[in-house]
Formats: sequence, C-alpha cells, structure tokens
Amino acid sequence: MNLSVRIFIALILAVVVGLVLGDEYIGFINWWIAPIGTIFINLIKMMIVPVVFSSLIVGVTSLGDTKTLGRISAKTVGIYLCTTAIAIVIGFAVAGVIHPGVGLEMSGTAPEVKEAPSIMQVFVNMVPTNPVASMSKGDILPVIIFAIFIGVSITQVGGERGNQLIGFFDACAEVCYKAIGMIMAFAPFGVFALLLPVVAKNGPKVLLPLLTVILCSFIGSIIHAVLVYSTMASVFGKMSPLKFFRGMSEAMMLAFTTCSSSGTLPVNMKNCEEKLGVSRKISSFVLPLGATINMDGTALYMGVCSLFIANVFGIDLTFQQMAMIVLTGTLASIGTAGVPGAGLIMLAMVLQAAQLPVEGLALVAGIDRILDMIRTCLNVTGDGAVAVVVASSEGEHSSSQG
Ligand code: DAS
Repeated sequence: MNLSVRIFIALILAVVVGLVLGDEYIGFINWWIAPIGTIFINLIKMMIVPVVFSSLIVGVTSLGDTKTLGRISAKTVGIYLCTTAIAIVIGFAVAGVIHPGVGLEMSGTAPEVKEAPSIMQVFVNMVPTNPVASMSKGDILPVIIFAIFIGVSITQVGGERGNQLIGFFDACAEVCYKAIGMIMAFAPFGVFALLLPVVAKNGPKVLLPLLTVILCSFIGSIIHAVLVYSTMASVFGKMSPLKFFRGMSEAMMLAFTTCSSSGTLPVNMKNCEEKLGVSRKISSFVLPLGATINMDGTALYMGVCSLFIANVFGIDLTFQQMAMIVLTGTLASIGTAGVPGAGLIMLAMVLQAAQLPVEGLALVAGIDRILDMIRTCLNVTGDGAVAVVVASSEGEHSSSQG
C-alpha cells in the first residue's frame, strides 16, 4: 500500500482513538505513545543538516555561474514574498466573512512571549560565525549561507579537483536520501504517535469555542492552496494540480503532524525531485530557503488571528492597521523559524505593530498546536509550488500527466 495512504490511515486512526480515549488517558498516552513520535521526529531532524548541506553544495555547483545563482535567487525570493502577501489577504478576507470572535468575551493573560527578532537582525543572524556550531544547533539559514559559499568556491576551484568534490557531495546527498527513505517507512507509526496526544488533549471542550478560528485558518488555507498553488503548478509549472498535490502529499501530512517545516524539509526535497521532476540544483536551493523564509500558512494565520483578536476586543481595524498587518505579517513570516509554535511568537510582533492588544495571544495559544498543523502544512506546500515554478522557468521539463 502507498506510503501516503498508510500515513493518512494513521492520521484518521489517531483522531478516532484520541477522541474515544480523551484526556483521561493522556498520562498513558504521553508516557508510552508520545515518545514514539518524538523518536520519529528526531530521526527526520537528524537528516536536515546533512541533506541540506550536501545537496545545496551540489545544487549551487550545478547552477554554474553566479549569474544563474543570482537569477534563481531573485525569482525564488520574489515569488515567496508575493504568495505570502496574498496569503495574508486571503486570511483577512475569510475572517472578514466568518467574523471569528464576534461576541466571544474571553479574557486571559498573554503567555510569556520572547522578543521577536527585528527584520535586520534576521539578516545579521543569517551569517554563521561558526558553521559547525550552526550545524550542531540546526540553524538552517546560516548552514544555507555557508553551503552557498562552499558551492560557489568549488565552482571556482574547477578542474579535476572540483569535480571530485562535487562527486563527493553528490554521493553524500544520495546517501541522505536513502536514509530518509528508510525513516519514512516508519512514518505511519510516527505520525500516529504524534497526533494521538494532540487529539486526546485538545478534545472537543477546548476546540468548540475557538472552532471559528480553526475554521477560518482551514478554509483560508484550502482557498490559498487551490487558487494560488494550483495556478502556479498548472500555469507556470506546466504540471497538473493533481500530480502536484499527489507528489506533495507525504510532505503535507508530515508537516501537518510535525508542525515543523524544517523537520519536513528532507522529505519535501526527496519528493520534489523524485515525484515532481524538480532537479536537485533547484530543489536543494529553493526548498531549504523556503523552509526558513517562506511561510504562507503562517502569514494567513496572522491575518485570521489579528482580525479574531480585534473582534474579541471590539476593535474595528482601520485600513492603516490592516496594511500594517499585511506588511509586518509578510516580513514576520520571513523571520519565523520552521519549528513548532514559531508563528505564535511572530504574531505578537504583528499585533504590536498594528496596535492590537498582545494579550489576545492567550486566546489562540490554547489551540496553537491545531492552528500550527494547518499553517505548517500550507507553508511546506508553498515551498513545493515555488520549486516547481522555478524549475519550469529554468526550462526543466516536468510532465503534465495527472
Ligand atoms: N511551525 C512553523 C513551521 O514549521 C510555522 C509556524 O509556527 O507558524 O513552518
């Protein structure tokens, strides 16, 4: 049976068992089941740095001259920013129709939120002072910057030695993909173990009052995926949307259950190459970058939650406030790390910028894990869509069969 189908069955099973058992069994579940999910996540995370570092070096060397690298970078970042801004607007539009939080008099103290880094600080943090330290901490952006420099330098070494180095890193990337394939065979068990505690803990009693926020996020994400990503895949990527979403299914389900774009990155890279015909030179550049700076789901979530919090506190958003939310939400999603819960921290920054009560975070913090599943799934799908478009724009053939 196809791995995506097995993962989907595991998801359904986790929801059913979680709702049946409920939070009275949460002790047993957290003691015996949850660690299996943690092991699975750790196995995937174990592969992030090696696969990103080795395949990105190969990718950069195969781009050839720095002019190509510049062209692909400009295209990639440009498309990322556009889709992210569209996502926020869709979030606003859906929340503007459903009006989440109207009449919901809730209070609560905002959770302790770490200071969100300023945008310039995000760029400063990109440059590693010690690449090995960045690798050991799993800081992906500094690893990307280091790999790009190494790749460009290997290109300049050239000749027999350059080819030997490229061959070495290409073999390393291949080894990583084989390891990821083995790990993914364990995915149905890992996904079940990851989702069961979340469903058992966040049973109907927590979800019901905030269902409208979850509904807005879900509907907005579906609209964004169908409108934007289907168009990108079919019009610009010359690929049928069915083939695109089928190729992305494993990574989407992994993102949904792990809430980690970084954790999903190895699988996304493997699937984009093997199922969507994206070359390693494109996938190894576009996807690691996307997993750290492209967060359409997080941007959409910021649009929905800003409006929800404004409604709960009876605030009518002015045009300036909405424009500020779109701008800071787009920039904040660049700084959002591809790890669980990162978006909640960045939402504080957006609320501050739009002069909305930051204590509104407390209202959505309780269901953040559910919202994070939805937004991370969209984040990862957006990365794949851009990889398909950039690959096609570079003349890479991708079949259009469904
Ligand atoms: N969980 C983050 C990710 O991995 C997104 C977020 O928290 O907003 O993409």
